[in-house]
Amino acid sequence: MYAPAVSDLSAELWQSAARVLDTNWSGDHTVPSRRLYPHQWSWDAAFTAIGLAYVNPSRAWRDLRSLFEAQWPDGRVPHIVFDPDTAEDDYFPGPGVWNVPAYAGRRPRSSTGLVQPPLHALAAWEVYRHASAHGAACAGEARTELAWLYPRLVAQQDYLTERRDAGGTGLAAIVHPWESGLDDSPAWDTVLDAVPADRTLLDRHPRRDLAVADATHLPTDRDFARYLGLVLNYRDGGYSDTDLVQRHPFVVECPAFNSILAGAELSLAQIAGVLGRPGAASRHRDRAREITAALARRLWDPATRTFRARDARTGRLSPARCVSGLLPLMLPDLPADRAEAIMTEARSERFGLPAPSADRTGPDFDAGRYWRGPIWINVNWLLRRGMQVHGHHGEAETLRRAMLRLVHEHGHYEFFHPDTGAGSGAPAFSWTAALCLDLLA
Ligand code: 9WN
Repeated sequence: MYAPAVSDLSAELWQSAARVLDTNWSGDHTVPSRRLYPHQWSWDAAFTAIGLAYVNPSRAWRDLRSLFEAQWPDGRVPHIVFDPDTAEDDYFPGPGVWNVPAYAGRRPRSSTGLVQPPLHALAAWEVYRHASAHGAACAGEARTELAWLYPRLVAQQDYLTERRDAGGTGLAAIVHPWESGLDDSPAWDTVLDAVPADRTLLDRHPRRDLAVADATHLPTDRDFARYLGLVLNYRDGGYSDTDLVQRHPFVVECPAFNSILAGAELSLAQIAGVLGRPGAASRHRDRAREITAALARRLWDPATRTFRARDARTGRLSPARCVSGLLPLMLPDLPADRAEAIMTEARSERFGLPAPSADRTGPDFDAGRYWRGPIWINVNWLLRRGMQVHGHHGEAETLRRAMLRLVHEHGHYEFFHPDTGAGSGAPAFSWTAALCLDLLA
């Protein structure tokens, strides 16, 4: 097995991270956590593949393949692919609630009809890039898998950039907070205020997450009932994306989602390059520039010099400053003044490094609760990439060390308290472990 030269401390962390990924392997995909999330999640699969690239590249490819085998004919990659061997009530809302159309997915597995941030092109590129370190057979496998994935990744981008451009602004809109991956972020509060809560399902099915985790660390029942209302509305519209702004109460342009969307085009450009398709590579680069420009135009708040989520129905920017607003830093074509403003915000008392999920000084900050305060490794990993892209190597290294220290001292938790560092949520969480491997390598 390929292992980097690391100190004893790091060797210990490396081994424990590899063990978490082993424990969470389910035969053809990785679960985020055995206890809380017993199926396959979309952006988790991408983060996990980035770590598996170091310890088991074949599993990384298998994981991505399993996810894309469930891709819908319209190109959407579902946010959860349900494991048929897991009982319906092990996760709520399960396949029965989603009731996706029979044509969905090319493999006999059920899924949700939502998406998550399209981080998979970046993951595929990272797995490919590291393959040669494992020998010629792995390098050959990587090329075959990359060629299999490429048209599917393109279809995923086409779905998001065409069908989900609900506002006609060149950005993809999300139709549910779950699509952001940042479920209860304060960024959605003003939009959710106008969303009817649906308690019918919740009254019949007690929340499974509350049975296995601390309620004060999870989204409130009020938010959860609204999440369910949104699921039912989107489902009852046949998961159609036509006239979303008129038909659906939650249509939002998120800066993190769109940064990942633009970043995916850059990774696709690299993939198209190694697949011998220079024309396609240059089209991907153009699309990355276009999405970056739309993001810089539409989600930038000149008054506060920050990036915010925009409600595509009302045109209003969210008043909340969240970690999602720091992620446009990932984009090399981001104008220099905007990149500098993000660094200023990240260094300020509102955030600091590692960045909490929401503004520490904001009225909605909640240090213990999910995406309303705690530190998450995945978004900090993306922020660190942004620092590298814009030449802030010293701070990128500080952030790398701080993330590793957090996990070393507290374990491979799902998220961490922004003051004490205490781990919360799922204890053996796949993306925390996977990204640790990358930070150690
Ligand atoms: C809903 C699996 C997922 C992550 C999300 C995180 C959480 C699900 C939930 O867990 O969301 O998709 O049940 O709360 O917010 O980012 O992908 O790890």
